Amino acid sequence: MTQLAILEYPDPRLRNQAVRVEKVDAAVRKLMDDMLETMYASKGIGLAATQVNVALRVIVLDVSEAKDQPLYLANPEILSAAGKTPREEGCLSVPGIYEKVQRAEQVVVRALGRDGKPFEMTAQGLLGVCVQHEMDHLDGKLFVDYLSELKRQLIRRRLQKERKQRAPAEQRAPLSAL
Ligand code: QAP
Ligand code: CO
Repeated sequence: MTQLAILEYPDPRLRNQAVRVEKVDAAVRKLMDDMLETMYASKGIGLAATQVNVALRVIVLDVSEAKDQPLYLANPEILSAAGKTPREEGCLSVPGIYEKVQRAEQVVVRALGRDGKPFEMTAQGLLGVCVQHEMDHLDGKLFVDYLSELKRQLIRRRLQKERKQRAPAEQRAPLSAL
């Protein structure tokens, strides 16, 4: 298995529209496995293919405490949604930032599993929020899009500052390039 690099906001590739997979073949299964490994290594509970720069409609999730209940969804679709609830969200592509977002309280989702077979699931609570969040990624949407422009600007500046501190000097753009 391979750990993949996660794109960070405001990378424009996070805005790519993902296309449906034709079938869950060996390549898609490998993508799912690599995404799950990447998600676990980053202490995430959900990851969309968009975040690892693959424009396919594939997401992986695991909201269990023991990290032993992975869910693999290809071509996920929301069949029905009910209720509204604000919940704090984060995102591996927006590290260190957590904000409240309004989502449906419960969703019924249809998708293809890792075995390529269609299945349906009813998701609520953390899993419900997470599946809606990851499905947004497939349409190029981020949780920060639900916030005010002022908050987004603040978030962009904070991430930029942190990236500068993280990058070794030789990796930084020369002043002449700014
Ligand atoms: C989406 O996000 C989600 O900032 C999945 O420093 C998150 O797994 C939906 C993470 C919360 C609902 C509620 C974020 C890890 C993980 C960070 C994630 C961080 C380390 C985010
Ligand atoms: Co995310």
